[in-house]
Amino acid sequence: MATLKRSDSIADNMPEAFKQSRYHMKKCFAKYIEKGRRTMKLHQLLDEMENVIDDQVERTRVLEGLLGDIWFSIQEAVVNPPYVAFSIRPSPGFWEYVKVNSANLSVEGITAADYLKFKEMIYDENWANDANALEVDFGAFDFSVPHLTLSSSIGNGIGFVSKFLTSKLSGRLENAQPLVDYLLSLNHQGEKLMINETLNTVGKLQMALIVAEVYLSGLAKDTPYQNFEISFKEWGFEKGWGDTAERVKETMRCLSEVLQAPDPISMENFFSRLPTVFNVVIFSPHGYFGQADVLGLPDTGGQVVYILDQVKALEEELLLRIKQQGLNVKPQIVVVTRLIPDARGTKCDQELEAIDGTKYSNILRVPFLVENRVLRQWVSRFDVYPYIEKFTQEATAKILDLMEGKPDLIIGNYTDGNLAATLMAGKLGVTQATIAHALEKTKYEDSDVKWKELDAKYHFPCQFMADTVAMNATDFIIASTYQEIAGSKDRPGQYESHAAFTLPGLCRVVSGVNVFDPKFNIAAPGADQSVYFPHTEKQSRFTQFNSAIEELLYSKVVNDEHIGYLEDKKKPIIFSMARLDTVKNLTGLTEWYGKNKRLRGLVNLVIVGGFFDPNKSKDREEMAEIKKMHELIEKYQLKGQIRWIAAQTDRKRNGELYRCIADSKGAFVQPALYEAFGLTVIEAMNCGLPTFATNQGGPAEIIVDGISGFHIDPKNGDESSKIIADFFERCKVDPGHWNKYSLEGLKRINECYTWKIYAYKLLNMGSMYSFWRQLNKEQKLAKQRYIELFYNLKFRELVKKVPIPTEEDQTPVSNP
Ligand code: UDP
Ligand code: LCN
Repeated sequence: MATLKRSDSIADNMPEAFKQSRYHMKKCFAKYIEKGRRTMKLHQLLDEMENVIDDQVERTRVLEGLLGDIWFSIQEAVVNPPYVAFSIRPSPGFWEYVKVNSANLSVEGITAADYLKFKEMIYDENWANDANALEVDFGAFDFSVPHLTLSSSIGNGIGFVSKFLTSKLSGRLENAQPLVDYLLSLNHQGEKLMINETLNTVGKLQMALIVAEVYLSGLAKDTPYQNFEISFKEWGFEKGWGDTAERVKETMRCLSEVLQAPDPISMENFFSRLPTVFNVVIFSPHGYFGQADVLGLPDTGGQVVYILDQVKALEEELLLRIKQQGLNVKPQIVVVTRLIPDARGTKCDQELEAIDGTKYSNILRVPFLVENRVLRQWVSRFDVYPYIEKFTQEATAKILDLMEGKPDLIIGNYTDGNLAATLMAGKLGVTQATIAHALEKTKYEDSDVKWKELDAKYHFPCQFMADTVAMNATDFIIASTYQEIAGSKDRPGQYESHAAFTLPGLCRVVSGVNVFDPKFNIAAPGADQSVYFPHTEKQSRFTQFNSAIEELLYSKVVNDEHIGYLEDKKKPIIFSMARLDTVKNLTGLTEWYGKNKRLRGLVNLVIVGGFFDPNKSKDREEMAEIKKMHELIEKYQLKGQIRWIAAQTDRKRNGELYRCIADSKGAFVQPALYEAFGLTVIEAMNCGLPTFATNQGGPAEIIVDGISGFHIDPKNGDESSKIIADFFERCKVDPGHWNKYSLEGLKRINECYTWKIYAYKLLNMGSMYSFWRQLNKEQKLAKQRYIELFYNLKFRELVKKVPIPTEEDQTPVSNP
């Protein structure tokens, strides 16, 4: 039977595929166009096919071979009778678009732009037909930068860049001159590093390296750099090569190898030794960003945890590198967030706060200004756009003052932080990195084409424009998982969904971002292992929380912190903890539990999230979820089996809570409809809790299903609760079963998800991409001008439509 070959386009293959079952396919297409204009997802196409071909054997036959290959790669169909257009994704990152005439099944390959126009006809016909509707094409500036070609290489940008540099710098001696020029430009606050003008050509540098190496061979390995600094300076070498004769020699050997015949490994190794990053700015404007009492508040979740842990790991790695480079420099990492006067008992109204567990890192808070009035209260992450430009200007001035010069690297977090990073990095000419945590576009179905319906709540155009601008402006992108970039076999990645999309009436993005761009890199975060460690490490456990946790879980008292109770204390506990957002689906888990008698017989349920009075919430989604939780507890008569605990802000106590759940031989369940990464999953696994987590998003990659935990389908509650119940049933007869999953989870974490690995990778990227941006200066500049135009003419206009709270709206809300 014929199958799909990658060498042929879908448009070439489709007529052949239709021939297999022409009769049935014609009937299917007639059905598809019956209801007129609409978009359809794959499951709808299959459901309607089921109505047309009711015999299952026949249906299976139709979907075998070539047609099946094509059909199951469809992401979306747009019906515009008599045509049906399809967007088809044969593998991650690869998209094709075709238009089929339902009358005769003729097939035509179309461009992304034509597909989008076809789709716009459903939402805004006049605009779709406007020949001058705004088309945005960031890809037009990418012609000179090389791209990856394999789906499997996506996310390994640094590997590709080092290979590409290897070929670019090899061959004739002069080819390596850009590297020499780059080394000449390195300095710390004006003081030269690595080499000076004496060694301004490849030839001179190569010779000097040989002489220096011979000299170093005659010294004891641990001879400090200071002992030979003066002679080295005369030869043209400056500080930065190493702290001892041995380290200097290794670094020099590494460069000599690169200059002689470069290979990617020496290249990466050499860049990891270069003194390029000392001062880092990290933007995270929205939410309550603080070190105490902020977690679990709306919009204040994993991003805060991630950044604080990231800062600690980065500072540690920076201090190690600086020492090894033989330098006497204090690194500075500053997290820039917004200052919130109505701080609800947190320290978010304080301008400067030292970061615990670090020597030199701080949080700098800059207020949001509205015509020079300070915005006093928290605003949702969806509403922050009007303030970002002014906020960044103020922040830039403060940073230049605080750091006594420019930072070396600017990292953005989430849409607002990435936009701020773009504006600051563009202005100062500094290397930029972006981190999404979550891109909202994939969280809400059709959030692009239906933007008008959703605008009052979410202002998605601002968000998607800002995201696209930042993705294009940045030098490198740090993703937590592969799926974040390019999804899985069936589901497009978060970044990938920005490749081509349209906001009818506003702009048609025909090329938003290319996931084959070598700027994409995967560096997964970890969990703080001094807080989240295995429940079996008895001597390290935080016993001071024992009685508080006992009360939290098992007392029958109902108060502001907990409601419900657990009648049978001997049962294991299934536990979940998240912000009470719709997408976290804590209500879904409660419902699955409520419905599954077998599961209720086996385990208790403990939920941490939100608080209990919907009127106290200012967050739209949270209010609805609070009400739903109460309804479900009533509907399924869960009292006696559920304990619902309000959002918890003490990380140490939470660490101990996970471990107490492990003591009960329980499990962690992460039921989110979609989870970008899922820090709670790795926290739970670090504590030795067997974990069941959503198959939608990051957790599907963190856990190897059936080995280091289990995947559950949030859209199929019955099946998910069955998987959990089966596990606990098996544990009853085979206690080793629980231990096996506890240990395998831990193994997985230590191999792939630690902050040490993360910090090492990130600083290597900082170093390598600082050179890469120099090499691609012209292309970068051209793109930057395009971005500025787009930002000024389009984005700023959109931002004006986001409402700004008045002074009267500024009533403080009590802390939950
Ligand atoms: N968290 C918390 N208290 C709560 C809810 C969450 O301390 O009431 C913490 C949780 O331990 C984790 C983070 O907030 O460190 C949530 O991160 P995750 O990646 O799971 O989700 P996000 O909130 O970022 O979407
Ligand atoms: C935001 C999310 O939604 C989570 O999935 C991530 O784990 C968190 O940020 C940290 O990156």
